[in-house]
Amino acid sequence: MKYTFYSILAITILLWACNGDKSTRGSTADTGRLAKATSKPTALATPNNSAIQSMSINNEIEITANDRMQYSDTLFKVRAGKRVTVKLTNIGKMPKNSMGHNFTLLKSGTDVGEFANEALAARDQDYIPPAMEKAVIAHTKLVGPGESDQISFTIKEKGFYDFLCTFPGHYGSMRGKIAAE
Ligand SMILES: [Cu+2]
Repeated sequence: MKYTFYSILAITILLWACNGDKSTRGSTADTGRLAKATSKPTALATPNNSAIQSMSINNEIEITANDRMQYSDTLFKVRAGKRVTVKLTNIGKMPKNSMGHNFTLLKSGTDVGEFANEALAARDQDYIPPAMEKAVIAHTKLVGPGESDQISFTIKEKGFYDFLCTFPGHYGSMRGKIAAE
């Protein structure tokens, strides 16, 4: 009886350990798939794919951000290899130190959650974490109520790119994707 109990315990632990291993491998595979998809965008299947296909390409992006931690749009399609401009306007009324917004575009393969986490401690750098600065393609300034900022950049490689607002607590609702074709 005792023997059986320990056997079950051992099997449970083994299964648990295998599961943990599996999930680790799973996330590695995801990263691999993402990296591969960047070079071959047609192979990428995302939930937004059909939405993206019906969108027209526009390299002049205008986006607003409000006091409810929302961007006006979360999906854009641009032409790769051509200059893109992004104009971000904060249409809210709350003060910048409690409801500031930015638009931060990340290189493919960057862990958005990790970036947002690192950003928490980067208040003096307008929430662009110095340790992960290399993962940034471009970012606007942190804009307060009624302010706007415009940036321009070129996305060389076709693929999908994440953008987010790095102000603490905003990335959960303030994030989106640019599809470069
Ligand atoms: Cu924000």
